[in-house]
Amino acid sequence: MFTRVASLMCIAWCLSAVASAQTVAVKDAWVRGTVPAQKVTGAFMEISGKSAVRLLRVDSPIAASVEIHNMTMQNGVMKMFQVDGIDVPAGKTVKLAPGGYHVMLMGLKQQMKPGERVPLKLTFELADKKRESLELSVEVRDIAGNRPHAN
Ligand SMILES: [Cu+2]
Repeated sequence: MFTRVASLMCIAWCLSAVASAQTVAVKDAWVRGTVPAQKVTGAFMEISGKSAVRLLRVDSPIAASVEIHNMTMQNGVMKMFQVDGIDVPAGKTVKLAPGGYHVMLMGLKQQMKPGERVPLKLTFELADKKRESLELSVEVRDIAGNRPHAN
């Protein structure tokens, strides 16, 4: 089991290394850690594209469903809502960060423990309507978004 997980993670890493040489690059991706029995959390990252791209969907085996969300302030209250996708202009970087765009992981099948890694698959639509997928192994940080060990 352990070997299988390790080799899957290697595949994810290799793919992300290859994919970063393609149209889309994702960096600084992380998932917010959870307490036991917590079923929802967010994932954050920076997305950039050599040409204009649109994040269409995110999938992960660790959650029953995954949505792309944004947040706005309405009457002094932060409200969260689902969006169809996130446009990344050519040559620009779009940040998914607490208080704004984020990936919502719902129906978590396991606790998100800081220091562990979880798989996320991002699907992008390119300018020519082709699709490009990126499989990431994303680090889990603590509830405040800090790495468990500074390094
Ligand atoms: Cu959300």
